[in-house]
Amino acid sequence: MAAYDPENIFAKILRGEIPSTRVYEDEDTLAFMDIMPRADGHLLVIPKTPCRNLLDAAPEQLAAVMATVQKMSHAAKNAFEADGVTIQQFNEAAGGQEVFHLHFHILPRHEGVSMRPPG
Ligand code: IU
Repeated sequence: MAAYDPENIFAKILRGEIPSTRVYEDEDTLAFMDIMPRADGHLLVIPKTPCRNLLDAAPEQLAAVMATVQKMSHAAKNAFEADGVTIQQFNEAAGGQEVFHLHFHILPRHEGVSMRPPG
């Protein structure tokens, strides 16, 4: 697996070098809105420490990120009056990953409404 690249776009978001709409932050994790939402309220949760993807994650990073994923799933479901929540997570290019800093997608879902395609 390739090394972690500190110039990836989410590392720049963490450093405040490029803008993002931050919705939650604690010592270990950050949640922000996806710029190309595939559902209303689509947000991303990332660890603040370097991590390429799930295959590269330490147990403590995963524990912190998953706690925030659960917290944000409740918050997004309530805020968007959703019926459910889809979590997505991609690893390496072959697995659909485009930004190489670990992230989980949180997608509030409504009965009968399909997710929009990427882009
Ligand atoms: P991935 O396939 O899970 O790696 O996709 C990356 C996601 O990051 C994708 O949903 C983009 O819309 C999203 N994103 C973003 O929120 N802000 C950015 O500046 C960039 C990508 I570049």
